[in-house]
Amino acid sequence: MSESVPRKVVVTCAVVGAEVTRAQSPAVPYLPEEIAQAALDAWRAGAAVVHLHARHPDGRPSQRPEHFREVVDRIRAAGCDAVLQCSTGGAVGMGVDERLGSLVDGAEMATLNLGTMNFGDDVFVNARPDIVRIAGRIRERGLVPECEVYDAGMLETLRWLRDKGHLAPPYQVQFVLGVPGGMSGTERNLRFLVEGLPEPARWGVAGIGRFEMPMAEVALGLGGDVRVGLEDNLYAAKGVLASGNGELVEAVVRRARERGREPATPEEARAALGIPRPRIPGAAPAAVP
Ligand code: KMH
Ligand code: ZN
Repeated sequence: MSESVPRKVVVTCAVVGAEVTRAQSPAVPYLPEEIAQAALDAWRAGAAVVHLHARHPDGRPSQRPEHFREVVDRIRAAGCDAVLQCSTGGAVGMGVDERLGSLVDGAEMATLNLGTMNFGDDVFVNARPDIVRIAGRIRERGLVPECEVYDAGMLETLRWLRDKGHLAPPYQVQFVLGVPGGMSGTERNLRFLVEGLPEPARWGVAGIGRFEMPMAEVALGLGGDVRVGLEDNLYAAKGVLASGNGELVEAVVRRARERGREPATPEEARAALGIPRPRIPGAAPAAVP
């Protein structure tokens, strides 16, 4: 990277997640058309990557292929060329077979969660054999993994996966900081984690709740990528609910530009992340405001 031209930032938007509910915020999308619309809003605001979960019509988390397929098809039918990243994390309590239901045609990336942890009052189970299995399926399907790291020990699992040949570049590392049970969203923690990467890799940060924008700012300064979205945080400011995913993406794009970092387009994000170019009939790049 040149010293004088800061590299572009890949903005990911996690538009729905598995945990947040419409009782918490009316902006949380449930139906495939609502989730697809949320993805379009995020893309138009400058997100290059959309991190997808799906829901049953009543809002319960779903990893059913038909739900993911409808979301993906609707996003593409609208001419959106954002990179589509499907969650294999699903929701706490789901088994691995169920979680893998999200890897539908049209997905380009998939998450790979690198360890078991307390997740609020629940336990998010990612035993090492399960991680290996999910990594294998991601590779079989030709997808680029986003390795989700919530705690420092998970970098050792990343190193182990590399050493054993279960994971190879290209991959992105997402530091998810602020989950109750994982590492908190502090600059010190993020710097420590980035220094601990076993090899140079594209990395980003997703700050949970009140950590979202502060962590984005630190990552922007350190040359990392950023993730925002209603999965991670429902608020535009203290006590003020965000109107939707677009508002959160706009806020981080504004901060990025203040630091001289333009948001990468989806095509630029594919080049940066080693993702092959998809065939998207009728897709046109979003005009980032
Ligand atoms: N819902 C969380 C338990 C992922 O998308 O891969 C896990 C999660 C991670 O959201
Ligand atoms: Zn997720």
